[in-house]
Amino acid sequence: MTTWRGARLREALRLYVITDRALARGRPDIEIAREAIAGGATALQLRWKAGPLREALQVGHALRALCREAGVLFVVNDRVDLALALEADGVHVGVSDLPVPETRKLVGESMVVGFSPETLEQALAAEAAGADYLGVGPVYPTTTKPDAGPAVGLEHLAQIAGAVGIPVVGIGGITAANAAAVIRAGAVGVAVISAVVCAEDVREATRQLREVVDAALAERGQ
Ligand code: TZP
Ligand code: MG
Repeated sequence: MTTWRGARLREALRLYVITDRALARGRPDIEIAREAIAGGATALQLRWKAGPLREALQVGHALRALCREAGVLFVVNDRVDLALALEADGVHVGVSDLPVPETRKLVGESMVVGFSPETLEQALAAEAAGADYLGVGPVYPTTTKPDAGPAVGLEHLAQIAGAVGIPVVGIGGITAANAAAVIRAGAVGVAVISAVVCAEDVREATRQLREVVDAALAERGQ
């Protein structure tokens, strides 16, 4: 069994930073990751949307090592094969990827499985199928994921977070200015791309987000 379950998983989901090479202003993913971890990121996701899988494997090995050393949850987006090859801590799938039951079947019990539901029904079904956490969004409008659809808003997030027993992170358009509302809606953390990856000072941008998330979680004794 993985050690990334229960309270440890919830802690790891506080500030979930997702890589995006296209937005990193030419800086390599490993550099972004190093700075984000120094600023307080608790989870890191390798999100590889374009380019050879061989290169993703190479980048992933470096991120894997960094996260292991730092005690940060390392998750691979979309690709179960890549997650397995990298011995990632987790894999994150959406409605167009392998479904949660098949993902679980492939990765076994030792890997964290995250899922992005679009509806409450999908959220409940994913929980029943063994998903460990959910990513709900886009909470706010975002241009980072063109196919993400319109913003679902805080009420949708609150509805799902209130209905499932597994932890929920909010994603989409989240910044230090609006992250507290995401936590207050019931999320255990926030997942961000542009707020960190596009920042000139990645470490400082991460630190500010972490401060806001920690303060909002402290309001409910977490
Ligand atoms: N899934 C839903 S919205 C989104 C993803 C991957 C993009 C999040 O990026 P940003 O820049 O934090 O809005
Ligand atoms: Mg996906």
